Amino acid sequence: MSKTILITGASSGFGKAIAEKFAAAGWNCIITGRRAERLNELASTLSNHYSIRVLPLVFDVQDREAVAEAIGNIPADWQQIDILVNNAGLALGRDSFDQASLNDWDTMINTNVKGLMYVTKAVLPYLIKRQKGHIINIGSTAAKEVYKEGNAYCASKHAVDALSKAMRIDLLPHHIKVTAIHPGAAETEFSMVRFKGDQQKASQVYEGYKALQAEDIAEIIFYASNLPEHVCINDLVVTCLAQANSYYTHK
Ligand code: NDP
Ligand code: 8X3
Repeated sequence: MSKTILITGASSGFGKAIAEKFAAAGWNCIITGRRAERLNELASTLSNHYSIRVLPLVFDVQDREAVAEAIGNIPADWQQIDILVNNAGLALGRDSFDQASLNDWDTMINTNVKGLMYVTKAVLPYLIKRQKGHIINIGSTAAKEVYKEGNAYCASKHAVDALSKAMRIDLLPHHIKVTAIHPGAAETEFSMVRFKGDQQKASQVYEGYKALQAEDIAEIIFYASNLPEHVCINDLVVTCLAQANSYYTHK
């Protein structure tokens, strides 16, 4: 029987690449995000190319009622979820602590931390019922190191790191694996979002070296989720060859 993966933030970047990778391997995909048009387009492309089913769910992970409503009412034939990828997230701005916008801080914390918690809480009953499952949280190198003007984004990703450890402990009795993947710089829409549509600033982030690509992360997640039942990758930091950590990139 086909397996099912639920991916948040599948309308672009890592999430979209993860959906493409798993769909190609025969997995049914529940894809979520706020941009309905993009999700519907991806759903029809994947279901036309591969003999799988795709369920697009449109909601904002910051809205706890919307999360509970969308995930709590997943049709019965979609409730056997094998993997949850908590990927939806963003950085907004790159400003010193005294200059940063409170609204940006709220959005990052509400999305990257509280959104991940709401989605996980909503999905857990399905995993606990079956006493199996795999939660994969997308952290960042920013979950491990704090860099200049990274303040709230780094804090939000440190929280993802802590929450991954907490879930791993609390979900042990239910045989649920928890893996945190921490990528370094990756060429997606991330920097366009961070710099609020400033194409020049966004492009500069990836100039002079080959950054990670969304497909690299999809490949790693596919590997991590196809290990023997008794094996769990707990924590994985991954950068491109040119990047050593948050501070050193050879350009
Ligand atoms: P993208 O901007 O390409 O994708 C982000 C995805 O998150 C989109 O699908 C977006 O969908 C979704 N999303 C954002 N906010 C919300 C929200 N409030 N509710 C629902 N969905 C939301 O960036 P990436 O693919 O790079 O980012 C994915 C994850 O990877 C993020 O958590 C990011 O922090 C992390 N990361 C990224 C790195 C990078 O350098 N690119 C490195 C390390 C970690 P929509 O707009 O349709 O809602
Ligand atoms: C995204 C990578 O270095 O911009 O999480 O924080 S970085």
